[in-house]
Amino acid sequence: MSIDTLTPVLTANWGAERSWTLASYEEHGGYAGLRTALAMAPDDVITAVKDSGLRGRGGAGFPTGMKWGFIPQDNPKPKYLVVNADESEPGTCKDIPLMMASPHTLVEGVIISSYAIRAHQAFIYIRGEVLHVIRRVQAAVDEAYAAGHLGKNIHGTGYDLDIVVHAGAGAYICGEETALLEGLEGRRGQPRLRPPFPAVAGLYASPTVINNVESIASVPSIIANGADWFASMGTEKSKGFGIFSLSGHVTRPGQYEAPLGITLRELIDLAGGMRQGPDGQRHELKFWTPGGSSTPLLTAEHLDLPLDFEGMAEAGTMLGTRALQLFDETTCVVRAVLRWTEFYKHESCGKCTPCREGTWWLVQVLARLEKGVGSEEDLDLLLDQCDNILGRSFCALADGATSPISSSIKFFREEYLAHLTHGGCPFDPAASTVFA
Ligand code: L3W
Repeated sequence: MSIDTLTPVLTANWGAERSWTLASYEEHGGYAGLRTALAMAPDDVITAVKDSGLRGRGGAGFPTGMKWGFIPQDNPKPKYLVVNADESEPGTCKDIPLMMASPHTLVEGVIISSYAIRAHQAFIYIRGEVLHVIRRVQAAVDEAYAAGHLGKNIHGTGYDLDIVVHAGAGAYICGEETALLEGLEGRRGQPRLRPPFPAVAGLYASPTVINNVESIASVPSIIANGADWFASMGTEKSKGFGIFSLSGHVTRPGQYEAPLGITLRELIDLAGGMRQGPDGQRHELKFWTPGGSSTPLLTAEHLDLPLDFEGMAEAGTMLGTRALQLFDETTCVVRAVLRWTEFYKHESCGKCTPCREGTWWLVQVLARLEKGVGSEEDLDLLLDQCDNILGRSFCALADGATSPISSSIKFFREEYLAHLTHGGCPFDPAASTVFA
């Protein structure tokens, strides 16, 4: 696999000197898309994004242009654009590098997208822990105001837009779009019932578009290069490119921007292969997540599947956020799954019973299995718990919590049982209760 497979667009200027500054961004063609968009009618901008086939890059893959088209323009209330920059899914690490390396790509995307939906106020909601990112995006917004890209009468077109950079308070649930809106309105971050969807009644009960950082950051290139250019990349139903984040047991972890539909085998190749041991022996892939820990696990059998929305759905999982966490044969899958489940239990907002109680019970049963003190019936109990949580909770958090459990039991039932026969984790003899 050659490096030509990569399609650096969002990542194109990451290596440039002081790439986060307006001067560097404009030197590399930045804000050309904005000038093009401002010369178009807002509806034509929406049509271009629809025609490009761009689908949401935050996990669910909802068509971006269609979402913008849901904003009722006959509604007299103000319209809002909100960027979901609350990246917190375990393994997901694309939006934060993007905002650090090229915050103006996002700011330009926000201006074009707001213009398209006729919003005059936009919010960038950033995860609270990442103060360095909040500062960097705020500095880019300040630069954009000073250059006339933001504020009143942008470039003499009569269009006004303000952007507020909002710091979250460090809750995973605020990545759920309606919990994020609650947080923005100053309330505790808990999801709202949908419908109504935010497009109809979102922030302050007004029509609101919420999109992920990468979705919005893709818009300037679509407007500057045309919908056909974007649609010529990717697969039939999963158009364009995306950032694939490789982490874990691979030689060169990092961000690989490539067309949707690339395979994990190709990406591992680009990343220098699986890691080597001290003896020079290459480790083998054991299991991986396609889009963070909320997406069902896959194994080495699935290395040649297309990483697009359809290919992942056919394999019983989701493309999600393309957070490819790779684990080799030295990793205990039960321990990894327990670790993720503890995360979901900790992050459950507590609003609904299946999630609040269910994630607690999942941890109890998984923990005793991992310690080798459970029983074989615990596996069925776990699957039964997953079944009772799936589709019965308020939002996708609890559904996501069940994904690594049910998929790991499907592929690695023997490894769960080995914990019972070994009396502890077989990967860690010191943890054995039989031989201790
Ligand atoms: C108007 C309709 N709008 C759907 C909109 C909806 C939303 C978008 C997608 O979860 C997934 C989740 C995570 N009229 C509409 C409509 N919409 N029907 O379309 O909606 P939905 O419900 O399919 O997904 P969602 O609730 O946005 C996102 C998965 O992504 N994920 C990501 C996790 C990352 C984080 C993080 O880092 N903070 O949470 C990973 O796989 O599990 O399944 O905008 O309003 N009729």
